[in-house]
Order: sequence, then structure tokens, then C-alpha cells
Amino acid sequence: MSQRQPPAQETDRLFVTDRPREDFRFDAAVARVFPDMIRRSVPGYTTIIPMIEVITERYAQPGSRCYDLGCSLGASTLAMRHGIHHQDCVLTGVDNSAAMIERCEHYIALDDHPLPVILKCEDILNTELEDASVTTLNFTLQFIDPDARLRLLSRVAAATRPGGVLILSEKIRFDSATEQDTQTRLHHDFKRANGYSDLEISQKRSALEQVLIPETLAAHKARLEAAGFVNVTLWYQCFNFVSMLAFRPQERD
Ligand code: GEK
Repeated sequence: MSQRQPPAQETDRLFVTDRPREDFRFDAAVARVFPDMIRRSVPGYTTIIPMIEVITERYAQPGSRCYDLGCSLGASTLAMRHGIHHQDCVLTGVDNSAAMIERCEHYIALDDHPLPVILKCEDILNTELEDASVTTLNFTLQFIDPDARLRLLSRVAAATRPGGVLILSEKIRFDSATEQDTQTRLHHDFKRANGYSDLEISQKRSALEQVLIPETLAAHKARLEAAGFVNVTLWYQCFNFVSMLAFRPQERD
């Protein structure tokens, strides 16, 4: 296991200067600085990516399909690729940002693993899903309209084999105002420690306000169960960022 993430070639300076408020979009400017942006913004990201390889290794089933939904530049896709030890698995990465998919193709081509990767520039709400053993939503569900989340997770569950798994990583919010405040402050401290200024932090926060909608851990668990998953397991948390596993019941369950 190693860190095979796309290199952080360009520093994220998108919010350095005062600019008019606009909703955050995954456009070419974001795609260019994305490896640096996500590492400096998401506590635990650099731990979660290699663990996706470990988790995939355990749950990928021979002859099945594996999906990375919202693959961006392919960091989680590459982790899955290296965790799959069955030559007859089919790995697909999906993202609806053309700028992301274009760069993702480049990073996948640079990687030397023999398993082919199919990349699709599609909306994950409509993409075809079937016969899955491992599906990853690594910080993607939070960008989906909350009203569409149950439908998406139900489609993933229906397409997953017994014993298959969904890896779901999300920024979360907390019911307790005190906990919300503590975790948000610590997240901002993390960003400051990574070189972001107060202006960058507040401008990015405002750009994401209508776009990234976090929910509580309890809401995620309840919806995963409603979608048809069982044994929802929190395997990682750093401040207000978490990663969960959710399983499809074994036939005997
Ligand atoms: C990683 N998983 O590096 N359909 C397809 N893609 C979408 C949609 C949609 N409806 N909505 C958003 N996206 C990656 C990181 S980033 C997380 C994932 C972040 C895509 C969007 O274009 C972006 O590339 C990705 O979801 C979210 O492990 O930026 O915090």
C-alpha cells in the first residue's frame, strides 16, 4: 500500500484575493489545483485514500464491478485499482466535471497497474450501476441535492451483491451547537495550519454554503438503512469529516 494520489503540482490560491461571492463549481481552475486543495482542506483525506485500497482489497469480489462515484482526479479510483486483485473485475470512475475527467484520464494512464479503468463523464444520479461489490462515494454525496440522496443510495444498494460494501466519506454537521462550533473551529485551525488565510477560509466557506450540504451522522445512518444497507460502520473520523462502511446483507442475514 502506498500514496498513489495525483501530485499537488499547483498551489490552491483560488480564494487568496477578495472576490465577489459565487457558488463553488468543479471547473478547470479547481481541477488544476485540486490535489493541493483537497489535501489542505479535508482533515484525514491523506489517510482515507490508502485505506480505500485496504477496504477494497477485502471486499472486491471476483467477476464483480467496482465504482468510484465522483472520482475527481482519480485518487480514490487509483486506491481501488490497487486494492483489486481479481483480473476479471471491472472498475469504473464517474464524474460530471469534464475538467476533472480529462485530468483523471492522464493520472490513470501514468499509473502502471494493469487493471483497466473505465472513466465516464456522467451525472452519478443517472449512471448505470450493476453487479457491484465495492462502491466509493468519497466526499461526493455531500454535493448531491439532499432530496436525491436516498434515490441514489437505493440504486447503489440494489446494484450491490450480497456482502458488497459502500465506502461513504462525508463532511458532517452536529445536532449539538457546542460540538458543531468546536469541530468547525478545529477544521478551520487545520486549514490555517496548512497555510490558508482567514480570508481564503471565509470566501471558500461562503462559496460552498449552498453547494455542500452536510448532514448528521444519524441522518446518514438512517438513510443508508432505508436504502437497503446494514451494519453501517464508522471507521474514520477527524473533526467534522467521517468515513463509513455500509454493507449489503449476506443471503443468510
Ligand atoms: C477523491 N472522490 O479525490 N455527478 C457526478 N459527479 C459529481 C456530481 C454528480 N451529480 N456532483 C459532484 N460530483 C474524490 C473527491 S470531490 C470532493 C471527490 C470535494 C463530483 C465533482 O465534480 C467532484 O469532482 C466530486 O464529485 C467531489 O477521493 O471536492 O470535496
